[in-house]
Amino acid sequence: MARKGERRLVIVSNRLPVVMEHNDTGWFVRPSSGGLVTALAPVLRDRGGIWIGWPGTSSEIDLTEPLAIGTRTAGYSLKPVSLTPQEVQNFYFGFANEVIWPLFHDLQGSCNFDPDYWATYQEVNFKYAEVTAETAGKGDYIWVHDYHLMCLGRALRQLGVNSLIGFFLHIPFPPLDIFLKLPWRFQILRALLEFDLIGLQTLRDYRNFLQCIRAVIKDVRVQLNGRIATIRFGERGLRVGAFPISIDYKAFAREAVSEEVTERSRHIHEELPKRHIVLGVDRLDYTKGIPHKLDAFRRLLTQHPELREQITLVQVVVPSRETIPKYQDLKMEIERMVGEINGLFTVWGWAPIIYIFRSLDRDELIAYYRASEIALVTPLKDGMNLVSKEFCASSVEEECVLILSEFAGAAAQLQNGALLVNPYDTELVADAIHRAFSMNRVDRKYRMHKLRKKIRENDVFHWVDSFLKAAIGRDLHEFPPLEDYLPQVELDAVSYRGETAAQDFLQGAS
Ligand code: ADQ
Repeated sequence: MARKGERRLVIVSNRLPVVMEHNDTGWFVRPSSGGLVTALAPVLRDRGGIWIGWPGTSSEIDLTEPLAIGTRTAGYSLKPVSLTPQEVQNFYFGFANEVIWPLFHDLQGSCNFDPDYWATYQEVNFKYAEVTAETAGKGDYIWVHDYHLMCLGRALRQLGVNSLIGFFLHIPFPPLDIFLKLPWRFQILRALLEFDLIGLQTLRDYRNFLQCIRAVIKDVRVQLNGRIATIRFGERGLRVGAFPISIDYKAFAREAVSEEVTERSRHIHEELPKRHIVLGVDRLDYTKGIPHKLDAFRRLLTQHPELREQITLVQVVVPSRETIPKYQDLKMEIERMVGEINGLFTVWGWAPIIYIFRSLDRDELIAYYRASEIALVTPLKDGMNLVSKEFCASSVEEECVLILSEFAGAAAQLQNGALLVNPYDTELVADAIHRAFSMNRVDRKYRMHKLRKKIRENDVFHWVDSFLKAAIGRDLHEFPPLEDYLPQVELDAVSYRGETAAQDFLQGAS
């Protein structure tokens, strides 16, 4: 419970920032990867608070205790919401991943508008609301994240919660003609109006959202005031704004020059002597445009044979949603294309593509960022894309080039230094790789310097500050610092085998 007068940050998201696994000897906790964790872990690590979410297992066992042990020195606590396998199926795999994810990424043809998914989505949002209502104190600020929980504000109001509640959408908000395809378009927008502040990634999403509100909800009044709009609807008033998410810039820049990363990055280049590394790092997802990227790389090698043996694409794919057939098909498609391109162009001592299909540890990831001359970030559509920002922050020599899709939210902020491309135009992408390869050092430095400055001035703490300022007129400094906030959990350390991993992650990961 909150102490009197304290305002805590209560984060609610679909998943807790850990993956829990069980075997004969006990529970194991490991960090989960993904943009939301990357953005919020450093904030909570420094400020304390509570994170509510599904622990990623459908087990009936109460996970409160292992989670408490795992986070006892982390500066914040985790509160699990348990879901049945059926709920996970219809809510997470169904409504979130087969309806909202493709629709909001403009891929309406991939949607499965099953009414059972919608029914479970509302029930599960209510479940999250019950745990949140039990956990949050009166003065706490509740900050709900992402498309899995768009009805949570409404459910909390139904449970009598009057606290201020904010919502941030990490994925794009689609244009009106696409949003209108959603059979529950009215219910979703109506539910969103129960939040006090709605944050979107970019001005493009902000405009789309307001256009949908005006078209679908009757008797709504929208007043524009710069980058923040006020919506009046009956008795209610709420605000909407664009808050581009970012990264812990200083942490990436610092870690990039650490001994460990420097050594690893040197080793990567030793293995690929005198070659330019073109790096792709993407979660396995059809929105990330990986086959288009591979096609562009094949085109480059065909049109510019002089680049063969001088350039290597290192494509890292992070496993994700692998039980979904569409994702399994995508993995097979990627592997087929990598095999085909390598089969066509490989000569003794050089293969054009190095393909890595696993989650990298943080040092390894930053070492790849630092070792690469070119980053190829070409999603078909992306809310923001943190990889593009992490690459720039880690490029401490400022000699690298970022090629970025114009359909990534990050393009709005990074357009002045990056080479922007339409990822569907594989000829253009091939040309951009060629241009990046041939760019002189002065140009590369000039561009990368601008990019890094932009990201440094707009880091993840700036993102939280801007959201909280708009939400409650206060900034991050007004939340209690970590020293006053260590949770008191006295438990037998050896009873919980995953403790070290969890603590390391929660203290150190971002
Ligand atoms: P994601 O779709 O997951 O996030 P992204 O923003 O690129 O996409 O974030 C991926 C995160 O995973 C990065 O922080 C990266 O460090 C981490 N990661 C990538 N490869 C990894 C690897 N091999 N091993 C370990 N970690 C790895 C969603 C939206 C995005 C939005 C974010 C944040 O889809 O558009 O930018 O949320 O709002």
